[in-house]
Amino acid sequence: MTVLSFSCVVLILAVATVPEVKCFSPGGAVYTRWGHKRCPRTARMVYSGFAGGSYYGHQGGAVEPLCLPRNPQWGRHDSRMSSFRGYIYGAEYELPTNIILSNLHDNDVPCAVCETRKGKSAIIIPARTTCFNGWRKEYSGYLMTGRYLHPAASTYSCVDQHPQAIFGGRQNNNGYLFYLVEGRCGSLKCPPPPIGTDGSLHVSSVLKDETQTYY
Ligand SMILES: [Ca+2]
Repeated sequence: MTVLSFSCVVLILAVATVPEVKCFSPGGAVYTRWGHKRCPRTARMVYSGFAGGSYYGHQGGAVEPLCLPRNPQWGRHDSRMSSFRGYIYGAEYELPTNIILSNLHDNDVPCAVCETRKGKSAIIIPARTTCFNGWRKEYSGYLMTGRYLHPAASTYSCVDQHPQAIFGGRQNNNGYLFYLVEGRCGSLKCPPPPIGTDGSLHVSSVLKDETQTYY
């Protein structure tokens, strides 16, 4: 069983420039399933990999996470380390105090790039658990993003409702971090939240969303 560890991936990516390739397919819509190694039955897997992105404590860098393939290829590169570059790190779930998903805290995050078998476009609907008419669900999960106190910008991602972890990736190395999202009402018009069995409202702070495909 060969699985690249978090530190190994970071080390390689930190000392060499990272090439990219744009691939085109005549098939359906393409989306990334965060927090899962495989695609749903409604889609074909393009590749499976490791989530990565900018370091949570850096003031500059990219906002979006990337799904990095397990078998990287190197183009022309410079192996010398330099501060005149952007960096990419591995990603971790950061869920230290949450009642749900806390077993995933500090675990590295897998991802899968998926192509729908039917449908032309895919969108993420925040704060929903079912699709609107005419759309078919690809997967549903938890809205996650960076922590509000951290200097690095981040983006909202739909992490699978049954998140998986990368084997051997439970070290607290940080990097790009996935936190649950809490709704703050005011200018955001919030519906009445569900009440927990103990009368508290903690579960209602988690917004669920879905990736949907249009026929
Ligand atoms: Ca961590």
